[in-house]
Amino acid sequence: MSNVNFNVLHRTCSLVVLLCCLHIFVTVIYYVKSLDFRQAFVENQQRSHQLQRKLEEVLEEPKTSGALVANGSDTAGDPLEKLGPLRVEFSVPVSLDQVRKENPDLQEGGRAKPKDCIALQKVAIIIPFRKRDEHLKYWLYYLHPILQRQQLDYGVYIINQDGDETFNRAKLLNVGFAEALKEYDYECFVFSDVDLIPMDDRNTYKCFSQPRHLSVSMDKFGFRLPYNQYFGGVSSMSKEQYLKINGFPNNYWGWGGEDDDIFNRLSSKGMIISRPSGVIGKCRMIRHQRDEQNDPNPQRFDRIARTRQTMHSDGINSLSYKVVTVEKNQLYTKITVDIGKP
Ligand SMILES: [Mn+2]
Repeated sequence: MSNVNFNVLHRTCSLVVLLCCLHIFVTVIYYVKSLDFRQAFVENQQRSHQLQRKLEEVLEEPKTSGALVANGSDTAGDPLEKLGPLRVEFSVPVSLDQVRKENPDLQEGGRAKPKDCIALQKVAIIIPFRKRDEHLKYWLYYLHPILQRQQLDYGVYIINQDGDETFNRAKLLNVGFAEALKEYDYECFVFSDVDLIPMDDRNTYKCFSQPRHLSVSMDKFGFRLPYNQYFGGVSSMSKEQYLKINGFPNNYWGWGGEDDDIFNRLSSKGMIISRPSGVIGKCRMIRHQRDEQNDPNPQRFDRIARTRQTMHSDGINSLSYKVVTVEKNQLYTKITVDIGKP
């Protein structure tokens, strides 16, 4: 009797041990397989990164070695084929009539969008302005064809400071942001000086996951960044990025400092500056004398040092101004505005 009992017990135990071994075996197999998967995933990621880097390198090489693609030249075929380095010069005068004729698809207010597709972004281009009509002609002449080739849904806003008080670039930019948003559901804002023209239309006037500095290699600075934190000239910010820093300062009267204040605002919110390469980011500035009523601002160093304390009370949330006139034509929307005085 006890012998039979022992036999049954022995068999049961053997069975349990066998089951355990089987279980361990299966677990090990699955574990090894999942390791393989992970390895493959990592390799795949690395390969796609390499591919992207190569693609970027290829894209950054000028299309035709040395030969410049003239702006507005009609090379037939794929519209993307036209993208590349541009000839930009200011020796031949241009007229607004000419610009209107060469851009027949523009809508009232300097608006355009692609005909055959839906643009990825709605972009408002904001230009702070006063008495620079000569520069504006060149800007419109060069930029309208570029922006249309870039297939943006965009509008051009010239924010003209009324009167002869000291110029205030950053406050005019704030006005442009507020006024453009009253008209259309813009998602992206490009802030550009009127005298800066990109020399390569692969430098897209749109927004990125981080605030973008577009005029990275200006002829004025020998086609280099003057310093790493430089954020002047042409930049772009999404609506969210702009609101996160409470817009721009309103109290930088006169030349200089406001761009460094904006840089401080961005970095204090943990953002970094995105930039195109030095090749794609080349641009030309129209030579000019410094304007009257735009002397260097002596307070700028003091103010830059205190951005973090002042930015939450000085910005888009404290902006006040009076619109004097609004002029709309085929090439732009010009808003003349009284922004007060220092
Ligand atoms: Mn200038």
